[in-house]
Amino acid sequence: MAKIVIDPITRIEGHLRIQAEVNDGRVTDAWSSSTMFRGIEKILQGRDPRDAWYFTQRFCGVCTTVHSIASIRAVENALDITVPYNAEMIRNLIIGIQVVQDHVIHFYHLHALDWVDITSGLKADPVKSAALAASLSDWPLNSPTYFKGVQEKLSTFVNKGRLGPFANAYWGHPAYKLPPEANLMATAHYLEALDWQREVIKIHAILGSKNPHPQTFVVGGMAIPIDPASQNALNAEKLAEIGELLKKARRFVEQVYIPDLLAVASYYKEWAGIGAGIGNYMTYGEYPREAGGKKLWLPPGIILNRDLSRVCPVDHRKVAEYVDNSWYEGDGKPLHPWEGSTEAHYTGPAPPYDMIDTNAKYSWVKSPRYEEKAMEVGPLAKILVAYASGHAPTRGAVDMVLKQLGVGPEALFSTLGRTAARGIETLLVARELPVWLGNLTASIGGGDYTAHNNERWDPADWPAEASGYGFHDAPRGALGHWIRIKEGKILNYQAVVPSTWNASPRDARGERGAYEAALVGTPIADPNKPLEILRTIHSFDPCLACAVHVTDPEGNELINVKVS
Ligand code: NFE
Ligand code: MG
Repeated sequence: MAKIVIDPITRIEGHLRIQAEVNDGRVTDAWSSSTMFRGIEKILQGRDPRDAWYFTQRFCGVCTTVHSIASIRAVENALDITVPYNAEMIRNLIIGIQVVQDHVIHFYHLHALDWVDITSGLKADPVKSAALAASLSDWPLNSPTYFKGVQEKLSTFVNKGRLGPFANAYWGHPAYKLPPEANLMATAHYLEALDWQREVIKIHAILGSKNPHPQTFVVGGMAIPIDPASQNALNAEKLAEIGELLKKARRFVEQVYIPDLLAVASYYKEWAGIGAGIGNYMTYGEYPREAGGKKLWLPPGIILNRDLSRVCPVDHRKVAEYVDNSWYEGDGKPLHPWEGSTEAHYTGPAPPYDMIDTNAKYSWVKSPRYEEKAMEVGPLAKILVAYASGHAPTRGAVDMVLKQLGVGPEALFSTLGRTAARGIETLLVARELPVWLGNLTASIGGGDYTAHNNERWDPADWPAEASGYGFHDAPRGALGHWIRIKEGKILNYQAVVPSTWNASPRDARGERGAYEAALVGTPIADPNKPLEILRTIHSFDPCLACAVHVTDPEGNELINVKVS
């Protein structure tokens, strides 16, 4: 038996450690740990609930909008505030472009190098790369000269020994399967995606004054003024600029990301049978279609045991967090977030250490469960629930992807399915964003300039005590913030975020979290180079900063793989 430790797992946000046991070339068990803590939930106690979004937004620098959205929704829910239609559409635009940008970044910059051997691209014939790319899409940059230029740039890097972002990967690993031409094409698009993502997120700057961390959120709506006659407000010119950026976003997704995803996936179809894990999927739904946000474009729901014939409803009261394997104080009972606490109590080994004893507490991540069941959240959960609910655009996009890959819906329950679902979600949202912009433009055109409901702005109008929850389906999945308010101040605040669900350690009954379960059965060609573990873990797009609400001040340590 080989014992593998990967610490930290890189190309993610935050600090994740995986310990795994490998027998006869397969992972037989795995443990997921986060090894750093900050505790913003505690900082919020005693503050004004209207300020909470500003603090929670700093959980993370990757999903930079999501904790503000979930926070203002939680306060709006507690105080029974109805958000105006224009504000819902502005929020949809901010949320939607975040999803599109984040997923493209994930595919190219955080996940592609698990499948694409950049160094093999040096051996490619640029003419053949161009022919391959032209067979997949009519993206204008796909010419032999262009690919030759990229190849030369890459070889200059390599010859100087300066691989930059491409350093420290398992280049030449036998599990890489793409031909050199496909590797070169994907490398070129990796570089293009860097420029593209910087452009499209300007929508956040227009609607939110900046990115990361847009600044126009406010309890009750959005703080951006709407006035077609003012240069200092959301006007026709700015709406048109957003429209152009949305076209740019959609073109890249349709002509580069999705063709690349399908091309790469076609070489790795065996990964449609690896990495399924728990088999329970949960999404909170997203994209309000009306003022007040009750009707959603993507449906909420739960799928149990991979049964696509039944979608169960979601009830926030059934969420509870265990701390039996997490470094917090607690008496072993799972707590609903209104009752939850974040009292750190570290009992792990003193650094530096080789192994964490997983028979004792082993992570800063808590173990959220829904009706005591572990759940996977994220793009795959969203897409499966929408598919099983008969959501027409989702059915169309999923069927297109399955047909092109020549696989059935059961292939979705896998590492490959997770990565494909992220692309499908991106495609759906990139196509729907112009609809929300059109709705907003029509509403403003009809004379409605309201973006904020300030009826309950004054704490004197609040009840003495109130509690609420705010759901948002973030890029990495189901995100919930829960708040209790007493006499105008925050009494308790708890966030249960997507990577908390997915990265969770075992619960009191020993049930594994989503990463842990997904790794069991994964083939490992070489325990010293566990590329296959990275594939499955990265397919979730981990964000440990969110999961334990931490930042990692020394996050530039190189990956350390130990095999004993
Ligand atoms: Ni820091 Fe996040 C998203 C949230 S965590 S990235 O999306 O919430 O999983
Ligand atoms: Mg929390």
